[in-house]
Amino acid sequence: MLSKKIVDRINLQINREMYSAYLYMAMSARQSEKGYNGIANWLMVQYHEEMFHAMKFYQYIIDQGGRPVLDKIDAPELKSDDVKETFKYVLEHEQFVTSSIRELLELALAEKDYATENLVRWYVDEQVEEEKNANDILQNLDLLGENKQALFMLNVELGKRTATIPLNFTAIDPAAAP
Ligand code: OFO
Repeated sequence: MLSKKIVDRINLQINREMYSAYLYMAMSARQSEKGYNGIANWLMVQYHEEMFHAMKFYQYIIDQGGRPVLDKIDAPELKSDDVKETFKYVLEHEQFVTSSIRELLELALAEKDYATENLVRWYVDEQVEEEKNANDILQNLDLLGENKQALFMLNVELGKRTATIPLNFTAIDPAAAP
């Protein structure tokens, strides 16, 4: 059984994860438009990761007998479609998500809600990886400087990214039906 405070805060986090998905989808569209299909692929895989993050919280509320409340998702605002600026924004956004997850963990600890604490710790680890991924790409972009051929090679490399999360995360098990 979850407290109302926890359910409300997880619902807010679902919205933030859905916004993250929307943001990366918008970034992906911009890069596709420019012909950077590998970079667009990386960002679209990120979209799937974010949807998974949202749905993991969603399923947790359901499993605990609560009600996920779906709020409006803001339109993503992209300041630039430059590749380096895009990844700077990815990192900045992930840092924001990390602080949001930390806030949720602090609430779970304050409420002595150990089940939610366990769940949120999964996201704490996930955020370390999310920030590292963005930082690694930014480092590569710094190294290649203005070299267009190297940027093309990075584009090819990012095109190889595949989702590591299960993509059937919305499947409802009919066997679980009463
Ligand atoms: Fe990018 O980790 Fe969820 O939001």
